[in-house]
Order: sequence, then C-alpha cells, then structure tokens
Amino acid sequence: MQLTKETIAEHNQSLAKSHQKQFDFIAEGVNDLQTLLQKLIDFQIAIPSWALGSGGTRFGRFPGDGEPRNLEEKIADVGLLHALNQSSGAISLHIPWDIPKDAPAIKTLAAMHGLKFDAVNSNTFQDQPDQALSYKFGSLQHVDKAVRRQAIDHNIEVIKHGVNLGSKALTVWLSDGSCFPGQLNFRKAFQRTLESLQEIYAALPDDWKVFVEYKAFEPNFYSMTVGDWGQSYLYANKLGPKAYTLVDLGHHLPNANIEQIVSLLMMENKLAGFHFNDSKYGDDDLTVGSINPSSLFLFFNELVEGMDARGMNHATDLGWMIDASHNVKDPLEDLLQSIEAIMIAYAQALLVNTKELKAAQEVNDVVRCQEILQTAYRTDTRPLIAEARIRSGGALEPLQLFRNLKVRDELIKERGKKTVATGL
Ligand code: PSV
Ligand code: MN
Repeated sequence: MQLTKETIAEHNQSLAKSHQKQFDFIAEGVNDLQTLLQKLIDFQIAIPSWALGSGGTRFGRFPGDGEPRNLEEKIADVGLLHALNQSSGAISLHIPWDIPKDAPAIKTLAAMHGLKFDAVNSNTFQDQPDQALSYKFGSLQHVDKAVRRQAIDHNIEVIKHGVNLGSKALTVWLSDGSCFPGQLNFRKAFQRTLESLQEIYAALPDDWKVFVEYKAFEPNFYSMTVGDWGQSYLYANKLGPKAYTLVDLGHHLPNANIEQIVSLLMMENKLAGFHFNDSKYGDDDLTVGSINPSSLFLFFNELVEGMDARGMNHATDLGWMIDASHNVKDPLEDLLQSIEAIMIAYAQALLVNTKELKAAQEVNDVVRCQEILQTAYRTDTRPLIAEARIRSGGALEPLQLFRNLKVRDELIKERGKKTVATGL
C-alpha cells in the first residue's frame, strides 16, 4: 500500500484550522522558532526490522494480521510510517532474521520509500537450523575457540551485508554470560570476548563504527559478559576509536540514572546511540514514553546539552533507533506512538532555557533549576512537532490518518490474515 501526497494533503487540510490555532499559541513563546523546527524536521529515528510484526513473551506469541512476510514488505511498512510522520527515514536490520538476498534491489526499494539503512545487528544469541556449533554457553566468550570463530565469522558476514546496503555501523549485543555462580571465570570470559571483538573490529571498513550494547540480565541471570555501561565502555576503549557504547533504555537495573550515564559517555566521546523503548520492570520493550515520559525528557535534556557542548549534529552524530516489541498492539500504530513520544521529548529538551539553567546551577539555586526543567517538560510540544511534520510532507495526525485509511485492513487484503513476520 502506498500513501499519496494528495491523501496526506487532504487530511492536513481537514485539520489545518485547529492546528494553526494551537501552533500560533505555542510558537509565540519560542526563541528562534525556525531553527527549532528545522531540528525537528532533520531528526530521524530508525525502525527495527524485527519489530514490524508482533512480538511475544516466553509464554506465547499472538501474531497480528497482515504482518510483513519478507524484507520487502518490512521496508514497505517502514515506508508507510515515514510517509505518515517523515521522521522514520531509516531501517535497522537484524541478521539472519532479515538477510538481504538481492542487496541492490533492496537498496533501490528502500530509496524509493526515502529510507536509509541504519546499523546492522548480528545475532549470536540464538542457534539457527543450519548452524554447526551451539551458542548455548555463549558466543564471543565461549570456552571453545571454534564456537568463537563461528560467531566472529557471523559478525564479519553481517558487516558485509551492511556494506552492500550502505550501513555504517554494526551493533553487537551478546547474550553471553552465566546463569549460576562458579559457571564462568569472569576475567577469562571478558578477555575471550575482547579478543573476539578485536577480530570483528579489524574487519570494519574505515568509515564504520561498532556499537557494543550492554544489558544487565536476561537471558543469563547471574552474570552478563557485557552487563553494564562500565563493561561496554571498557570494551569500547580497549577496541579503539571506532568502538562505542550503545544504550538500550530497557537494559538497566531498576532506577538507574540513564541520563547521567549518557552524559558521561558523551563527555568521553564514547556514546554510540540508543535503542529506545520503555519499561516498568525489566527489559519490557514497551512503547517509548508509555511508562515514564519524564525520564525520557530528562534523558533528552542531557543529550541536547551534551551534544551542544561538543558541537555535535543532533540528527547525525548519534544513532537513534527503536528497539521494542509489540505484544498486544498493532506494530505500526505502536511505532507511530513511539516516534511521537521521542519527538515530544526531544522538542521539550530543545525548549529548556539553557542559559538560565547554567546560571542557576552556578549559584546553587536548586528550586530555579527544577522550575526551568519543568517549564520545558510541562510544555505541550505536539503542535511544534505537527508543524515540522507538515512542512516536510507528513501528516498532521499520523495515527488518525492510519486509522481513517484502514491501513491494516489494506495490508491484510494484500498479505493475508495469518502471516508471521521474522523477528522477536
Ligand atoms: C536484546 O534484548 C536486544 O535489546 C538487542 O538489541 C537485540 O538485538 C534485540 O533486543 C532483539 O532481540
Ligand atoms: Mn536493544
């Protein structure tokens, strides 16, 4: 299904009057409105190829209808999202869930939808049917050199797929670790993992980066070999300038101060980017901003401050990706909600009066500091985002248009009801 410019224009026209009123109201108080809108227009968030179908838990999976059956249909889905919001201009592939068999054709198809390829992700946390050796006891950390070799080769293969598509980064997330005390020698596991990563690092093209993603627990429940940002940072530092730490918002122990983590990683120029999601208990992979929107704002506040302090380009100098699972919602609707939440928090962070905040910090005016942040957080930035969206050709209300057009019904007609996407 393809959305035409005319359909979007018609929808925008029908809502134009009320939007203009709301936009004028907020725009009046914004300094340098054009620069702010341009930042919102430029900001793009990559959609994970593995989250276009329904996810599940270890207790079961309830597939939705009309799920994309192959990579081409996944690209078409991201194309739909991007046509609606003009903020989802990239796709992040997971190999081997989504192997691009004909890379030039896939690249052309993506370009037709205005999409680029973001980081490619390797998978050594599952055994594939045709795989010689098992990852049951780890991959890059494994005691058996042959298993490590297989996992290294897989990562190098993933880089090759990425090169063919124009990606510029490899994300490595390892489920390696141990489930019981005594199972693993922590130091040796770290060293074996480092050596494996060094081989992968050596295979990176000059203009590539490797993102080392950490996670506190799951599937291993006693130790994870890349368990927190300190360990990831150690690997990244030892590997060299092309290695960075990737922060998945759901991969921390409860109440971790994620905004402080990203602030310090940025200070050290070791922050790769993000996997966005939200959580209440663990790695819940819920819709971004659905549980704790204020912490999403605080996180963006540190990012904007840190990026500006380093003169970084907000849109291009970090990797912005969603990593979520949609167990009970339509994945496309869920992704639209996530993108909206990210844009809302980003816009709020752009509204923080940094000059006044710095002055208040210097005189320890704690109350004023809090007031400044909360003034930005309590601003309804949706009209600003909507304005940025229509200026770049998107829909005023993406979710509303998605529903009005009965997009999912159309996809079911095209693909059938009982289709199951590869991925989570
Ligand atoms: C692991 O929980 C993770 O966050 C990694 O990024 C994986 O690549 C992704 O989820 C899918 O399993
Ligand atoms: Mn992740």
